[in-house]
Amino acid sequence: MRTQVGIIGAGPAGLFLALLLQRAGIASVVLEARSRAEVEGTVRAGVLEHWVTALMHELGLGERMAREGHFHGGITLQWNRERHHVDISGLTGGKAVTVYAQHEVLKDLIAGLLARGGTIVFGAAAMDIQGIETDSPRVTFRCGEAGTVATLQCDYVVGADGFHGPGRQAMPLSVRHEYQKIYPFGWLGILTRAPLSWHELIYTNQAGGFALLSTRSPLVQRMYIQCDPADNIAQWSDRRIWDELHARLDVDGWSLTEGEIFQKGIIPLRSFVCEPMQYGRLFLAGDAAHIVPPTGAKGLNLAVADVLVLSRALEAAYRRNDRNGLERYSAVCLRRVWKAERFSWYMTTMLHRNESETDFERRIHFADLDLVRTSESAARLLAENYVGLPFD
Ligand code: RFL
Ligand code: PHB
Repeated sequence: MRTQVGIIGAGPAGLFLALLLQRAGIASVVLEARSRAEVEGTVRAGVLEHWVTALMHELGLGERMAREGHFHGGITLQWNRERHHVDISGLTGGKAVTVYAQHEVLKDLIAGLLARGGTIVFGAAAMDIQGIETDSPRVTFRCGEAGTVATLQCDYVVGADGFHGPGRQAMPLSVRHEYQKIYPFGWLGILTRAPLSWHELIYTNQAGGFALLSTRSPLVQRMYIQCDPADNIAQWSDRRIWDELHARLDVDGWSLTEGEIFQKGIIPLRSFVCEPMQYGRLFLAGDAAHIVPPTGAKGLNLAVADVLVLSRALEAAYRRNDRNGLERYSAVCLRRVWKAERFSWYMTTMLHRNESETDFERRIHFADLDLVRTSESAARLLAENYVGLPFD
């Protein structure tokens, strides 16, 4: 197979990139290890920054999101059994986030790309990337029931293959520097058939620590609680989950509405950045290059930011033979990446209970929360980051 841009991974990074390139008249092939049903069925993120929502519309794929998504102009922070509303829209000149599940975004992107003649090879696992220091890199992949091995030749390879994919490993260790922080807690996430309990997302640090109340539809709610990352989900009966959610979310006169739990799982929390994000003809995008803990709701948004920068750089290279954007790709992306890392770390440390911290540090986190309540500057800084920083 031959194409202009070979993309590994049909997650948000790979699919947005393929659509942006397609709009610019640049051919790509997306190789995806999993089946279409698996990709469209994996429950992950939920919050889209304001400009990602706009980009969905610009690509002509925002109709279902406009119908089924929830538009939130604020969030609630809770500690000491008190709630504080952060007026995100009021603090950012009217901007809002959209709560629309990642797998719903992926369904819309896949259908849109295929309808426009794009190529996604599902069940195609990239194994090896060769020739990234030459003008004709190649991706070797295994596909089909029989495990046939094939090669994709291209001008550029994009590793949009998530944290565990082979993209980052293809970058020589001698040029790669990795920064990492592992948190001593994880998130237990559930989906429950229950009505909305509150009109906006609640982030709380109370009793045993962090909990998050989010939503998926008027009848399905998404909730998370801080837990030990080594916990086995079997240790968490539905009763234990509800007891912890009540302890962390309930306030005087308000109690969380329970429902049937039909999906649950535990994820670890980490911060990770790989520098640089490009070497030769290999470009990394999204989780392949960086991970944020989900407390800031930044991972998906950052993945889309990377490929917006990359698509413009590739367009300049193909249309005008101008490679400046490609050379600056890593530096431009990393400026935004580190700000999202900072915000996600700030939200995570402020809102979780960390047993290895001292009482002094705990008091500082509550002072940070109280600053958001009492200082308009602190609230605006949080709001600007939450809704999505402008591109510089
Ligand atoms: P993805 O989504 O991991 O997609 C990578 C794709 O690559 C495929 N792949 C391969 N394909 C071919 N050959 C190989 N050898 C391959 N190896 C892997 C995989 O099958 C997969 O389909 O990476 P991408 O595109 O960079 O997107 C990143 C986002 O998915 C991620 O950052 C977000 O989900 C993070 N995140 C959140 N982000 C937000 O912006 N807002 C949120 O509210 C939010 N909440 C969350 C989250 C992540 C969570 N989890 C489960 C980690 C909440 C949770 C609980
Ligand atoms: C979600 O709805 O899945 C969600 C919302 C906000 C976050 C993380 C996840 O910060």
